[in-house]
Amino acid sequence: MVNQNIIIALSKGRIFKDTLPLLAHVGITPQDDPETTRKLILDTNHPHIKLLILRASDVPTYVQYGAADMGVAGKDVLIEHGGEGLFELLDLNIARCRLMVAGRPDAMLQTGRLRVATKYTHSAECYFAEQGRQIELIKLYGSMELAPLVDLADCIVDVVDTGNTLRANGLEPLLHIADISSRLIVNRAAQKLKHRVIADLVKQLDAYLHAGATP
Ligand code: PRT
Ligand code: MG
Repeated sequence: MVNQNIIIALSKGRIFKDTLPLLAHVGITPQDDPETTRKLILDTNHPHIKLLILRASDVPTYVQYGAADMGVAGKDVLIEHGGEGLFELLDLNIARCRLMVAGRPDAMLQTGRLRVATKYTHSAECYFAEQGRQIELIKLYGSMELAPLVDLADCIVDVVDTGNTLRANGLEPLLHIADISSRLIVNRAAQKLKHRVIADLVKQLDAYLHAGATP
């Protein structure tokens, strides 16, 4: 099926875990498990296909600059990246969650400028601008749930799955910003130069996803 080299960028953790069955369906099996190996470039059973294991938020950048041909990234990460030079080929319907405003139950009652702590600065800015609400953005890189507890912020913008992390910290999901799932992305050059191989992969994945399979 493949006679051209294809490099696919992924992140370890939930995206890798949920992408594995999809790759298996199209006949791609990695030779190493990213949770146990220290390798960042994984060979697969296919001599022409390699996987790059990256930080989730770096996947769009590697694909945009052509260091990877394709990638799997959360829509949350794609919104923050801006999507320049990228095409979304498929909604893989994996690693699903919701982008939410969260905080103490009374967080939104406070008047005046709302202090919002998040790594999703672009999404937060757009969302509150649409709501006509003035905010002060506080950029964080992780553990956002801590910010309201130590009065660094009134609320946070983060992705929520079960809500357990919020609950464990006395916080609640307050406002829904967007439903999130992971997308298969490709850059313009690969789309053009490796069109046949990529179209073939997409076709097989699309058939699998629409056959009602649970990835
Ligand atoms: O961890 P790192 O800083 O390297 O990057 P990352 O957190 O962006 O990567 P990773 O692998 O954790 O997540 C990759 C992608 O999975 C994200 O970009 C989302 O699209 C998607 N996803 C789905 C999630 C979650 N569910 C999720 N629950 N990403 C993160 N979380 C975190 C959330 O930030 C919070 O800390 O899990 C916690 C909440 O989970 P619940 O179940 O307690 O609500
Ligand atoms: Mg994480």
